[in-house]
Amino acid sequence: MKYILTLVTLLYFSSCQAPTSKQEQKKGETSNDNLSLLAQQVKDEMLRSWQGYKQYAWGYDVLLPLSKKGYNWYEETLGISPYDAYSTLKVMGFDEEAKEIEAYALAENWDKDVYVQVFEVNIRILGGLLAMYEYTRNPDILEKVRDFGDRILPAFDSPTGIPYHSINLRTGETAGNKGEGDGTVINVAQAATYLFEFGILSYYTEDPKYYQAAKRATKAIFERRSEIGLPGEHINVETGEWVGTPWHHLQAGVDAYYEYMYKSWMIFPDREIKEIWDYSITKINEYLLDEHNGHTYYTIVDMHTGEILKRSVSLYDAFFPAIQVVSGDFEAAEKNQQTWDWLWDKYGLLPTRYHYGADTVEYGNSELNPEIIESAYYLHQVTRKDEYIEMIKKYWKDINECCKNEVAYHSIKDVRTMEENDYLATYFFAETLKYFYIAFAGKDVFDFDQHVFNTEAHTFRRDSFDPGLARVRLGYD
Ligand code: DMJ
Repeated sequence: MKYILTLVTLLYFSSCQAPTSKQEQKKGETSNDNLSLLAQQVKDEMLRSWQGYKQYAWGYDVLLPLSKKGYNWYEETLGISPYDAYSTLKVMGFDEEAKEIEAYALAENWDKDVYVQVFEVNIRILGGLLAMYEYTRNPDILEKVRDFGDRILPAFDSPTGIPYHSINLRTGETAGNKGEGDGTVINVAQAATYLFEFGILSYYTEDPKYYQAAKRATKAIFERRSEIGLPGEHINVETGEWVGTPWHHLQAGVDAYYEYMYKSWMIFPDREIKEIWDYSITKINEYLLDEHNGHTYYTIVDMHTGEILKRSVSLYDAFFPAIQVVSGDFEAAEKNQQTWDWLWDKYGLLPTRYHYGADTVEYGNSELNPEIIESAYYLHQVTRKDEYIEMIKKYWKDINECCKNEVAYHSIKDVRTMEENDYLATYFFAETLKYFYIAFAGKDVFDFDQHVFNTEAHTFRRDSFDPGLARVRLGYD
């Protein structure tokens, strides 16, 4: 039966690629039948890719799908792909596959003599484990989450409360990544993207220490804002001084700082955090917004003067329409998404960095990142406009055309040549395929209004968190 379904969906997909089908498809004509077939197709592709990972890279962090082997970020594996894949497998109903990952997580011993990047393991491993606890309510999983949280928490023990870049999971010593530097200079996203996971960890362990550490780090960044109200990009965690160029933006290196102010407040209504968001969004709109050649960009400005320093954007910034629409600024969200969609059409995928001032690609690579799909999904859920589901259908078609291979999918070295890159980012499992699936599967399968996602798209039900208990367990007023 499974193979028949696969064949049917493959046939459907081939018909989607015929040039005539696009012309015949009128705006607003997306039928539920078509979307169900696409949802099934994404599921089939998730299973196929996951089996590819298991066959060639099980036990490694990342699948290299062209050379058919695994790759580790560090000298020891952390098994990042399984933690990232877990919540997507659950959302799709692959319970047996998910159970294997639960067993893997339970057997894991985090007493590893390895330095890990605090930001990355927080969003991928801690986030993935917390979602696992959400789904299983298994106290042994909660112990695993607590153990992992306790191993990264000492990174926040700096004079400013901003975490060091990396920490050794066994010894608790802090450092730079892979021995580069001493870990004292980090970017704003690495400094302050913890409210969400650490809040959930405090909620479930009933110990406020995690949320309080995350909140102290977020406030430490906010309190160091410039005379015009903007933070910088890199900061010294010991002196609290901004380091390097005076750039500010909402791009990679800053992005999730803003994302978590709003998302954590959605489940943990801490008034102080909401005030920081309200202030920050005003400043973003005042200084970062740049209308240029008929498109809307959020750009790079001088943190002290607001002067535009470089008219350049990165594909990570495409997370922002999602936050704009969920926080109620529909008009700005729609204009912003139109820009990303225009850029996608220009290359058939988003390049990592595009200099819109000079109309040139700065970094042409793509790791099939999720942000543009995530924002189109949020916009479709909130506005119900068909144009957003049409965008998602196009993104799915293009990704399949450029990047599907025998084992799974692969990244691209340059969107101008579509040269293949032997790498499948772990967030392709966590985010990219999940957003495609829930966009096509619809509200009956996954109710957007009842969920909130961490920045790696690990899913949490909003009603898991009682506001009264949250106040006590996280320790806010
Ligand atoms: C993901 O790992 C997270 O969403 C992170 O916050 C930044 N973007 C990547 C995927 O592009």
